[in-house]
Amino acid sequence: MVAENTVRREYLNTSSIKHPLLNTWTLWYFENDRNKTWEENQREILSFDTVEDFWSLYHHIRTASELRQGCDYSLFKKGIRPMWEDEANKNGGRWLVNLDKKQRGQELDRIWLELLLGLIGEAFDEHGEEVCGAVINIRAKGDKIGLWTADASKAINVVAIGRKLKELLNIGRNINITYQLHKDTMVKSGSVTKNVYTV
Ligand code: MGP
Repeated sequence: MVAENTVRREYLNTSSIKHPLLNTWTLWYFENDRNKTWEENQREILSFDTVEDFWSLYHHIRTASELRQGCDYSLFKKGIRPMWEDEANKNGGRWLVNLDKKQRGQELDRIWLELLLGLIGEAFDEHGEEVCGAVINIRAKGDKIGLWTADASKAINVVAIGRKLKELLNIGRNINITYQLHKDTMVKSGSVTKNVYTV
């Protein structure tokens, strides 16, 4: 019996069958080059649709906390660009998580990885259709994580996604996160953008 199990395990280990994801995801990288437009600075890195290909990509790249300030990683469903202007994003917004400077390092990498695993593992369940992708901004003034959803008017879905996000990232009940429309972020003056939802 043990032998058989071992064989099965070995068979599974050496087989080339990969575990498919429900969606295909694309990783993007942003590095600020002043000679280019913001859009030109967004680079598409790679798309993947299996668990194994996600891990080989993840182990191949620098972790978020190793990026230079001013850089971003974005993980979006394939076909959606990590931009307000994309058809899939233009009526949406983002749940914003502001991170403390003290969290840069392993804590930041842990939080970002939890979110990546939540996305590719479809942790948002029946609300997952509304999820477009996520962005991490590495910034001197404080790092930020944004979870982008497609339609800001779908309050039930958006709020459920926000609650799930807090659970995934292990954000305490006493800490609120807020949701803002891309339309408002686009035209914000100073650093204040109206919060549409709070959880
Ligand atoms: P940012 O990189 O999202 O945040 O936006 P940062 O650097 O923390 O700055 P802050 O304004 O939030 O304090 C920085 C700038 O990048 C924006 O003001 C835009 O000029 C540009 N930008 C950011 N995004 C997400 C987009 C986008 O989706 N489309 C376009 N066209 N420009 C964007």
